[in-house]
Amino acid sequence: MSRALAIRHIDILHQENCGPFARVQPFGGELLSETGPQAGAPHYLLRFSTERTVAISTTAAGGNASLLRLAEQPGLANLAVRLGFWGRNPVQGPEFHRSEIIVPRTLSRFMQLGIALLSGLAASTSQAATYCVTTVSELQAALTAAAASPADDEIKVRQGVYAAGQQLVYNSTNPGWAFITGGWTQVDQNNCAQQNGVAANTILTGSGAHQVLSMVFNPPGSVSAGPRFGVQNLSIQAGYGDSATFQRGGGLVMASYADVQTELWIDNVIVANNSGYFAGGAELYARRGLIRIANSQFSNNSAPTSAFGHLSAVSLSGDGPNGVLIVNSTFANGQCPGNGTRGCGIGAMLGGGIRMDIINSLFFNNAISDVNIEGAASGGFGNGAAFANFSRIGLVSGTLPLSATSPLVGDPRFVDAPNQDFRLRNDSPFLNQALGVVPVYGYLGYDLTGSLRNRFGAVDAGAYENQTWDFIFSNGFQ
Ligand SMILES: [Ca+2]
Ligand SMILES: [Ca+2]
Repeated sequence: MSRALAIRHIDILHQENCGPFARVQPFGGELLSETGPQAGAPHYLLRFSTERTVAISTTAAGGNASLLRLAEQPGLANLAVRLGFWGRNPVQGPEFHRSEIIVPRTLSRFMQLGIALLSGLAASTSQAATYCVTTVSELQAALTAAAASPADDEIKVRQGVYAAGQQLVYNSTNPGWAFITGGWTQVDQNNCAQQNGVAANTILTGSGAHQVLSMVFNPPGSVSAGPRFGVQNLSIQAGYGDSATFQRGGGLVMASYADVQTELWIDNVIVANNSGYFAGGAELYARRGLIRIANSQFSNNSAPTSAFGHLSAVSLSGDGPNGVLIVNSTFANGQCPGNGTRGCGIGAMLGGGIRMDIINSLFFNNAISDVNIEGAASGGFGNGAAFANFSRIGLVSGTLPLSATSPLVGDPRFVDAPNQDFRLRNDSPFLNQALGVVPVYGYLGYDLTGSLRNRFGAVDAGAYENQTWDFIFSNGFQ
């Protein structure tokens, strides 16, 4: 039996996505309420179309009209299938009986941002395989098999702790998409029957001894299509990249070295307590394409001898303008000695025509600087531009400016920042202070605890949505 077949023998699931199809967002979300399309249902994708319409209605006044044609792009049918995979249990948290109407706080902001929700759809193949893994060896075997296959792959990871003896590696020359999704739970004989949205329930750890996970697209010669890599709904912790041998990305390495559009997605992921020579949490590199970080937490990551505790994001070019998109995420307690002006939060390198947008995100207690921005002109790629909206960002370093509008200022009043509890307290000044709907395509619709987004009339900044504020401070229906 070949290795790939052996993997399939272990536990292959097919596209019918066992387990109950969950509602996308049972109570909130654009009046979908109880009648919203269910994951995997024929009209499931329309939910995202609806979400897009919010932006499109604004961009129609001068924005990117190509978004309106997104549904005509060939890859989207497959994307519908993929999104259908991501059915999950109804979100947790207290039942909420009031219909919440999401009104973007300032629609015109979308115009100003010029956000293309999807700048260019990474190529997708028509076939797909789904793996369900329950052990470290199964996980690595699935990664190896997925990388060897030209098809799209989703690797479902049953919730638990995965302490590999060495770095987990997906190293591929194939353009097929590769998604690693956590939070799966067993029902009867099905190890990945249902998914819960608690990112902390699925932990990939380097045990402080080695790097955790690497996903690399590095085909020989030129290619016509690139992949989309994704990690979702899990935690990457205690990775160690050895500074003596310049190991970047102690937690996560995601890189595409080909000059073809690719997308690197980090959705609902906790990257914590990792260290590396550079970019202790995550090393992210797109020769051409989009690095997209949504609803994720980077905390207590470090680069003990250099800079960028949490991550480095390099986008040198793109089929569209969006090179780095960071939405509703929290970056806290980054540590490093610094390197020149480079600090210990995040570092971005942006090629000409490429923009970074940081939206609805919180930077807190990162040494030296929160955000470092540099161009790529010295490498012959020109210099991009960086923008922030509705975000708390302290010191900015580097050689390119950050154009910030509607900044959030003050103590976020996290529940317990030293112990990495970055939920917002009921007296946080940032409750309901984020921009409109979460402005990113394919957003999962729940926060890092699996709780509803868009509670109490508006989105909260950062990776967590406060679930109790209204019960205490408003005289609402509860
Ligand atoms: Ca594959
Ligand atoms: Ca809220």
